[in-house]
Amino acid sequence: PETPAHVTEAEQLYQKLTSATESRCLLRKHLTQAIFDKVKNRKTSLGGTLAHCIRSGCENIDSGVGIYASDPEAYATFSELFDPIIKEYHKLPEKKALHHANCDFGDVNKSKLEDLDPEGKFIVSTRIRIGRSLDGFGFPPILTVQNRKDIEAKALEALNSFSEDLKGTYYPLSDMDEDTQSRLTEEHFLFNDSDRFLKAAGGYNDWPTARGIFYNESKTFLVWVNEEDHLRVISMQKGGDIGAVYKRLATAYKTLEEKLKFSRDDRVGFLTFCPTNLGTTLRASVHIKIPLLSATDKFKSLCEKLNLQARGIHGEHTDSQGGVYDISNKRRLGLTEYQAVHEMYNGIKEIIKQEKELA
Ligand code: ADP
Ligand code: CIR
Repeated sequence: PETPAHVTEAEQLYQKLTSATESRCLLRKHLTQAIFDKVKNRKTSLGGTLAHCIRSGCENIDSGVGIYASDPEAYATFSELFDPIIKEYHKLPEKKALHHANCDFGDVNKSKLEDLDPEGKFIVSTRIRIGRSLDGFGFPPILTVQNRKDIEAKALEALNSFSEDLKGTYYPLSDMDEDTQSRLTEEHFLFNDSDRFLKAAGGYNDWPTARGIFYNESKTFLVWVNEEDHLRVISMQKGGDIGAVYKRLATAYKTLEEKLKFSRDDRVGFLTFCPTNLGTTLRASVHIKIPLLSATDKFKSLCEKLNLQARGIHGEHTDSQGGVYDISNKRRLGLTEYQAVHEMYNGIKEIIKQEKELA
């Protein structure tokens, strides 16, 4: 019998990956010939294939991770490949089965998160985001224009129910002029279509259709629609008051949760396009000025030891400017939202301490 087109496609991609001997991405490490042969013929019920999942890593051999899920079911359909990658990224025990407990941001009023930098010497701004997928829909590589429009319409209905401080306006990207888009991106509020990893994964298909941003008047509460995930819910402000940022996010999320049904399972928690975001989906970050520490050889290993990830000033795969880094918790699966935030909080305390020692 003839080989199905999606299998031929996967084979061609796999060929690229295996010949990229300099690649150190998790996909290359874990997609052995045995696993490839075992899963290559499978499809999810929405039509997701192995080729959809591995394209980005095979075409971008400098990926750190290299794999995305075609749709929520892909994590089960291709579990022999996803599980070890998930475990390595989130630092979970190799031998234990995956499990993510249900959590609900904890009691935010009892939160002991103090301002990390009351004098404002180091922290420029603080941001916490989570990702959510609407139940029943696939992820970017298999979404149709109509799917994207349906996701946007459902999101809008929920966004319109915010009141007081969280009340805001939705701005579709297709109606926004380029200058406004660039300005909002430059100020760290808006996304764009310039990430080649996401592009190869299908993240910009039908761009800019059904993409948009919602934000309140003070731009402290924002929601991205149809960027990498169906929804990205963001709380941010200047300075280091992480408790306030966390509380705002938890409050806003309660409203969204009442209006929308999100896709989630007990193995990997909330389902996101990228496996690095599973579980709580939470990334808590600061933009922090650490010119001395970041210039030392130990900076990278210190971040690793503290379970932190350093990114550049315009997000993932960008550079630092003037010693300012975006530093966040690396793990999101296998811990609660509060623990994920605390991982960043404790780590940043240590980073500030070490920066002071070098002064
Ligand atoms: P993610 O949405 O996964 O958090 P990125 O790394 O692409 O993705 O960052 C998205 C945007 O958020 C970028 O413009 C980045 O500069 C901005 N950002 C991240 N952390 C902060 C922060 N603490 N303060 C201000 N902007 C931030
Ligand atoms: C990569 O593999 O480098 C991209 N697909 C992005 C992965 C997400 N990054 C991360 O480490 N959180």
